[in-house]
Amino acid sequence: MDSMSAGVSQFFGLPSLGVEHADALVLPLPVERTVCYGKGTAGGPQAIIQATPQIETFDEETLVEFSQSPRIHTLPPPPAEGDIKDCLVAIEDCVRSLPRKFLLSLGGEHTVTYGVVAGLFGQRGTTHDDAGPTREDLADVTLVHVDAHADLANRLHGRYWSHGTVMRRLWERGCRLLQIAIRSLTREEHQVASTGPRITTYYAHRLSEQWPEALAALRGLTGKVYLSLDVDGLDPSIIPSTGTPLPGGLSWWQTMEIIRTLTTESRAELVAADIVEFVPSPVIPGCDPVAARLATKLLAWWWSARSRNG
Ligand SMILES: [Mn+2]
Repeated sequence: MDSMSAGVSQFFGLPSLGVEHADALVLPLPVERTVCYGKGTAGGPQAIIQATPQIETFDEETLVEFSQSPRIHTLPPPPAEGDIKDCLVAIEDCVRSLPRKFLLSLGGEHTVTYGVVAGLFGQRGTTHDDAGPTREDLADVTLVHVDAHADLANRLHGRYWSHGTVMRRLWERGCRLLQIAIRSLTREEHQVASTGPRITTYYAHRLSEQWPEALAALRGLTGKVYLSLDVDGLDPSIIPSTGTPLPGGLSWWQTMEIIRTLTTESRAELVAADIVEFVPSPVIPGCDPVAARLATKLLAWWWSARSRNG
């Protein structure tokens, strides 16, 4: 175990061989600066990681046995001091410095996705520029965005950097967006989603009829893909423990079908993913193990697909 893993809880409670020997990296991002309603998402990453020993290391769908592979290394969180912009810059710099391995980030508020995606794919310095993003340096990246909220506002409560503007900021840098389970947005955001280039939005209210089309869209993806899972994209009957829950979300098995289709049935390269906006359950067991299961399922399907493709 290297010094970076000292004091950091590891996935499944399994010992880590360190960053260099890992197949996948888990990055906790306990950031909470612009949350509007239910608070506590800063505790999300730790709650998820600490619940993973309650999950079997064997996955019956993919036959992955986590005690053998993939080897997972859980990193310490990057510094989260100052305002949200400082946090995003710290996340971006941290992600940019990591070796190229599959990266699963755990939030934290949804804003963190910006720092991760910028660190993985963006030109250095674009986030640091106070004028905001001006370059379309993310044009070869597709973001699969599962969420109740479109997160396409230009500003939320006056904030340029916010959990409610994060997809707008990334889209402005040239990303293609494939949004699923959206069921809360302003008229302005609806306009952006309807008329903006490079945005496809599958609204929750039409998902039963459009489900085959949404899966076909996932299958048809090529190039580099980033999956951002806001846990409020799932129905609150599954994960009520989030800042702004809304009814009518994805079922567990619909969520699994999205992950399975993206990892095993598309030619796209899933480079990284995140699970954000989870708030630790106030009472044990609550749904900490549900969020942990979501994280481990994602890793199991990613590894299963990678092993199959060699
Ligand atoms: Mn969100």
